[in-house]
Amino acid sequence: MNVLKKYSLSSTDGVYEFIRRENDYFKSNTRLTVTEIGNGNMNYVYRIEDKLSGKSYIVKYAGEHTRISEDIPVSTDRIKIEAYMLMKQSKFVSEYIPRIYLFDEKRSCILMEDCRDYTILRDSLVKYDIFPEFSDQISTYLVKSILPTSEIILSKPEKNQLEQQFLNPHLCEITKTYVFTEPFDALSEMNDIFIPNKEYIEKEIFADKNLLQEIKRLKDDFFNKKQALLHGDLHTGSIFINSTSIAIFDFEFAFYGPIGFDLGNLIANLIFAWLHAEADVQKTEFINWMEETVASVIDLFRFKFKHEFLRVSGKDSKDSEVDIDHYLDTIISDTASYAGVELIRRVVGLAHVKDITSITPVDKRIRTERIAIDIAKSIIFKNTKFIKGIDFTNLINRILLLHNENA
Ligand code: SR1
Ligand code: MG
Repeated sequence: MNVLKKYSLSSTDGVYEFIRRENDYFKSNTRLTVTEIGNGNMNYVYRIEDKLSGKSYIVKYAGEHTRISEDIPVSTDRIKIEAYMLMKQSKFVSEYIPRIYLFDEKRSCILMEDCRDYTILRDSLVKYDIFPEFSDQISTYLVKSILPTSEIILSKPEKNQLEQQFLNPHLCEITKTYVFTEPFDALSEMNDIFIPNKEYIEKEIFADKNLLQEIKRLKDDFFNKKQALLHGDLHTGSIFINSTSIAIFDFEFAFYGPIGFDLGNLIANLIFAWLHAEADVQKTEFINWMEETVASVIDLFRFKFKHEFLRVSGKDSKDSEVDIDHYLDTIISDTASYAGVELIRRVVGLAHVKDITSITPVDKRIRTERIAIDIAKSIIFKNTKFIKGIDFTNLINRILLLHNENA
């Protein structure tokens, strides 16, 4: 019997058999239990606990179709990308990623560190937990992981080699479908629209020719603007956090693309957390922190990226061939655009975020989705005006005010 079938890792029994018989990582004097802990769209995630030593590990298994639907086939190459990414990033940002212990390509699985002292950032944000260090930590992670792989640091042959290693056509195709195409297609049957907002979405998204044209440009850039090696799906569900640290995970969408794509996804998901709290009127302290966080993620990223670039290249601003301030301006305007795309696709498309879907009563969710769409359109259309953090927060506050006045 094919070993893959014999030990199908889509069940806890299969995982148990695999770790007991098919690898020698675990010694025989252990008492192991296996629990499925993941609830993501794509993969199966299990916690392996050794009851004798108290140690625990994670097994992540990538099946031949998505975890949410057997009707969506998806290449198992994604686990290879994830393993390579964890290995690559361990060179630059080992303090911000889970440790990888074993990669079994034949069985499409990874054994890695269990970040059990952390929570998922999105889960904490919907409970209004505050993490004062987050913008400093995430901006350091972004700069230290992105800059060394970027077109402004690597030589052409070095960059080509890395680009080839991280070609990820299948997962980029998923992003093309679920991020850039279906949420902008009036006839799509893959969207999941909140019915009370159907007309609003038809008018503001599907009927807006200028918007659709801009989305097409951003989709082209997603494939062609190969600036650096990116996470590819950097939302608040891909970040573990606790009071002292963060750990970034889920690297299966990694690819060479526009730097603003990662930063934009992150900013959009912070905006969702802000809007979730804003729908709940009592949450002033959290809202203030969210506003400060959106602004400082942008400003700290800019500051650290420039500083690190000049340090690594050994030049000062005027001697460098790269106009770093201009380069950063374009990254931040791309960030605005891709944040807009993420805000729209999470409202209109198949993959929602609980920051929005958990809002009750219905009237508040209707209003919040419309605010997200209005913010998205403004930042996409005026993307070149977004240079500093305050440009984002001023716009968000202005749109919130408009909706309050019209309420
Ligand atoms: C089929 S669902 C696709 C989405 O799930 C992942 O988490 C990515 O965000 C992707 O866009
Ligand atoms: Mg993911």
